[in-house]
Amino acid sequence: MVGIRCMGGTFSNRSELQNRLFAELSQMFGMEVPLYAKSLLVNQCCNETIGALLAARFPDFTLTAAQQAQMSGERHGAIRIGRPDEYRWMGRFFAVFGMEPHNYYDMTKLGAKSQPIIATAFRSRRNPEHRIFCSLLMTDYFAPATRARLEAQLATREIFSAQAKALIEQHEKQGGLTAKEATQLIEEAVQRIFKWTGRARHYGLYQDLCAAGFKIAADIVCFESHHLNHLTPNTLWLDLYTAAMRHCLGELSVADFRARAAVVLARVAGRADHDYLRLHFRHLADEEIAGWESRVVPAATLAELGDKLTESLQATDLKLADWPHAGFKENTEGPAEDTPILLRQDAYRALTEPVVFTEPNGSQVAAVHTARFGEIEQRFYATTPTGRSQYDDCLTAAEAARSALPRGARADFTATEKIYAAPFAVFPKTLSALLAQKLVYGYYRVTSAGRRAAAAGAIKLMAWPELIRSGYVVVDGLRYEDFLPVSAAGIFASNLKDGGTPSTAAEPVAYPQSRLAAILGRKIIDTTLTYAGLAAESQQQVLSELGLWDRLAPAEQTALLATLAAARDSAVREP
Ligand code: OOG
Ligand code: NI
Repeated sequence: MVGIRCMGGTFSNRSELQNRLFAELSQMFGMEVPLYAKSLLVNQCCNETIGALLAARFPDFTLTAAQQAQMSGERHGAIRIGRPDEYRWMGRFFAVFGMEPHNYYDMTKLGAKSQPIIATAFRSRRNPEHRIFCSLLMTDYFAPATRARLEAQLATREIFSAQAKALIEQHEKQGGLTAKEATQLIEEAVQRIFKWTGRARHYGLYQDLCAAGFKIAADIVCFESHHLNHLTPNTLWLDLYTAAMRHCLGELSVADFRARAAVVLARVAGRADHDYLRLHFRHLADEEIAGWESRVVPAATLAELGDKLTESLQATDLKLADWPHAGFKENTEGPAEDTPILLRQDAYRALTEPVVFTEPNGSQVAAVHTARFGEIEQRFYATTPTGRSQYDDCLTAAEAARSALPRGARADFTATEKIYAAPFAVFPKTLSALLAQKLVYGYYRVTSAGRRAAAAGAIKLMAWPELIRSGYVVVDGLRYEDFLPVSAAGIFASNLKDGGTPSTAAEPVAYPQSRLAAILGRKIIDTTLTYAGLAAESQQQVLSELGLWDRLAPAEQTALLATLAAARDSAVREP
């Protein structure tokens, strides 16, 4: 393991630790929830199909087992915390793994979808692979009597052990953990902090909270750990996975799945271009891909891939309909399938799991709880504020159009998909067009042709699209690394079988970001500034390398430098 030298030995590298933590969490979760482990197999079948299709489209495309493993290892999880002091420990825990709080999500002000939750997501700043959406229950969202019961129950638990706390403090004192200490902390994570125990406490309180419609509060305060609510892998093409899961769960017949797979595979063959490859396979270098020829994938190859996938899904261990399950979500969250922005997510519904409650008098009650579910996601380009507000408008329109459909009509998948996609028609569908309209962020780099031309003094100042067309510069779209509050609210709602939780406080309470920052004891990074900063940093770098920075108009120089400064300022820890 690579690491930095320290007085007592070598500290473990934080991002390697992060990969280890998530690999172990995934193994833990797979053992706790067999359906999750199965869904990974379904995803693997789908990803292999997409990989084979890409190899047919780009003869130079190959994926080693290690690259495939890294790509499939990427995940986000979600945990729900009850007390501010627990939340602060959580922030300090994730710092060990190089994960910092990014963005503030106020779930209390989402209209009918509101929940008594504020949240941030812990992730690395640059090229993150893993994330944790970390919710905190706001007890003052409720009337005083409920609030008092919630807080009394929360006061009786201790989730971080003395050893876990000591290791986190050790990390802060030394500036790192040795391999042995890191292993101990990861053990604490999978054996205690994030582990589902199937045990809960105070069934009376649980029942009262559920009956009052406060299921999310019951889900948090009656349990004994910050158990993972879900752990979400990535997929190379979301709609293929959704169809495959629905088939394995018995919701789509073989014929219907086969037909759906044909539609999706034809889309992949038509749309997966160099930008798709760069977005989904980070190990591919620009210059390597630039020379790759793309071929038309013959219909026979597509048919063969569809048949092979259908066949592999018939394996006995993928008969998921035979496992306890509650079906697949009705709708995919996020943009229309043809609009490569932000992220798209889907999920199998929360499972009803046995739980044994220990009562305040020590007696035990056997019951069930429904909260843990199985999400999947595909990530696309990060939007600029203009792109994001356009997205929000489109989403509102698309959701309204879909919910206006009579129930029966929604069974017609193709028609519903079209109706949902219509409002998103205002978005261009390619990276270059999205960049040209300044709806997403680009990360620019000089090519060797650019370097040669710069050395010969042959480049004049020109607009970014022109620099790219001349072959002097290449651009990647920055991938969206965060979450979407409306999708998240949809997730809370669907897995708790609860529309939302209206506040019962006498006066409405406001939950500013500063409140969560104070709980964490540090600033929360604003990722709008981070994305803009990364884009500006790459532009400044390119202009300097091409010898064009000094020719840039002073006003444009100032604007770029101000964007860089704002991003740097947002990344400072102190409030
Ligand atoms: C968190 C939901 C947020 C997502 O993907 O948007 C989330 C939760 O259910 O606790 O994970
Ligand atoms: Ni999620």
